[in-house]
Order: sequence, then structure tokens, then C-alpha cells
Amino acid sequence: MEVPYSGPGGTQSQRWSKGQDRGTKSRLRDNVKKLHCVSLGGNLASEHSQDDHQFLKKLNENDKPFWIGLADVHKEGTWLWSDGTSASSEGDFLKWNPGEPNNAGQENCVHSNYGGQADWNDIECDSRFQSVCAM
Ligand SMILES: [Ca+2]
Ligand SMILES: [Ca+2]
Repeated sequence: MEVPYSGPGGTQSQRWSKGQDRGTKSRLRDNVKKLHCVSLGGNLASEHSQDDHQFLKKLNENDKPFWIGLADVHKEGTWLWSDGTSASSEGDFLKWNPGEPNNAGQENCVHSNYGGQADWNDIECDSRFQSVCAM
């Protein structure tokens, strides 16, 4: 279900719902992407299963890459979700594209729906993509 929604700063967003989960996605200046989600009362979305991964991709009608709430900003190679859970321990759900994460230059944030496999890539945090917020 989608309901028109107008976010702060005039950005256009849409709300979605799935069971008890609600969320917002939007296009915005992505150096404030996390703050944007927090200002809406949420955070960048996490993917903890293939189901989550497919759901967020489906939600994204324009088929472009989008930010997810995964980063290794605190310690290189230690991936943490914005919900506080790990993506570096054995058994954690991972959906990296082949050869990723490669930290090319300095890549500490992650977008999904990228490349031929439409999976995850680590990329510079000040790049511009859409955000998916979990509410
Ligand atoms: Ca990194
Ligand atoms: Ca990369």
C-alpha cells in the first residue's frame, strides 16, 4: 500500500507498509540521508534476509541503487547495521556483489540494487542515491 507523503525540505516520499513494518523512501541530498530518516522517526532500512532484500528491491520502482543502513565507518571491515546488529559475524545475512566490499579509495557506506546482480556494493558515503527508511 502506498500513500502520498511530503517529507521535510519539500522532498517527495512515499510510505509503504508490510505487516507491522512501515517505511518511507525518498530522493534527497544523501550526505544527510541518515538524518533525514531519523527526522522522520526512522532509520535507513536493514536487510536481514533474502525476503527483506527482495522486498526493498521491489519497493524501488525506478530500479536505481538505494542506500541501506549498513556501514563500516567506525572500524574498516566491521559492518554494522543502523539498527545496531552486525553484518560481519558468521551466519549474518550478506548480499555483496562479487568482489565487494572492496573499500576502493574509502568506501564506508552501502547501497543495494547495484550492478549486474543488483546486490550490495560499498561506496563513498557522500555519493548520491535514494534512501529507504525503516519507520
Ligand atoms: Ca570501508
Ligand atoms: Ca565497492
